[in-house]
Amino acid sequence: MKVTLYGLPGSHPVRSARLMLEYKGIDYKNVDVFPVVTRFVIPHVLRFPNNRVPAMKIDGEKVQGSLEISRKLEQVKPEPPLFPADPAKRAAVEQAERWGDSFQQLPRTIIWWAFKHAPADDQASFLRGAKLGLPAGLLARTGQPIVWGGCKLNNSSDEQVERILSEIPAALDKVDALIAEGVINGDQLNAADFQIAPTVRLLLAFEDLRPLIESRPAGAFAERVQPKPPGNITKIFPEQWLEPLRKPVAA
Ligand SMILES: N[C@@H](CCC(=O)N[C@@H](CS)C(=O)NCC(=O)O)C(=O)O
Repeated sequence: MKVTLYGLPGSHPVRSARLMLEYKGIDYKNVDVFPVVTRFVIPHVLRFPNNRVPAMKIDGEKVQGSLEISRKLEQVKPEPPLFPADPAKRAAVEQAERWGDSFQQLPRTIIWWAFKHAPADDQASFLRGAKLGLPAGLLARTGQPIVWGGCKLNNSSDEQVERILSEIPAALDKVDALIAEGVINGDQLNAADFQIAPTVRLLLAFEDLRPLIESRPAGAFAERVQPKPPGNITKIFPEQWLEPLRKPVAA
């Protein structure tokens, strides 16, 4: 089986795809594309149907999107399974996976705002290990047009970032609930684990958010499923934007 995974450094759904390939024991070639440029390269050069990553070629067939990738991998290599055999359990995993797909947008919006406001070294920290043809420090220091584009494409305005920060506690409550219900973080990992953990992991990259997440089941879960990926954002958010996150965790 010949597999190429196209992604961009630091992308959490790309990490989901990588985790699933590794879990299945499928060898693959990783190709990093520069953010924002992906929007042109993926559909117009590589001829995928839409402009997002993860995008995967598997024996010449194009599969795009983390949900499509989980299903394709299950089809080409059923063992170990990404979905439970029991229909009710499978439905719960699929539902959690779909929720995880929308949960992705929370860190996606705030990280572009952070790249605009944080030191260039923070941005460079996400490029560690990526193969983009130039040193990470240089890319981060000259990447202002990319960051501007990322903020525009993800609507990363002050108002939007403040609103998203206030939504994080409810989203983490949902992750904690899925763990308590046994849908994720079981003995046997599944597609929803690989979908959700990288998003929590990306939230953990923010020094402002880390202490509020680490103490939760969601924090330990993310650390279990995805050993620490590169990337760190130093304290960056105005104090008042973080107040909603400091309220006690729901019992
Ligand atoms: N829900 C989709 C998300 C795809 C997506 O939005 N990916 C982002 C990276 S996290 C992307 O391709 N961005 C292109 C860019 O920023 O240039 C999935 O899970 O596959």
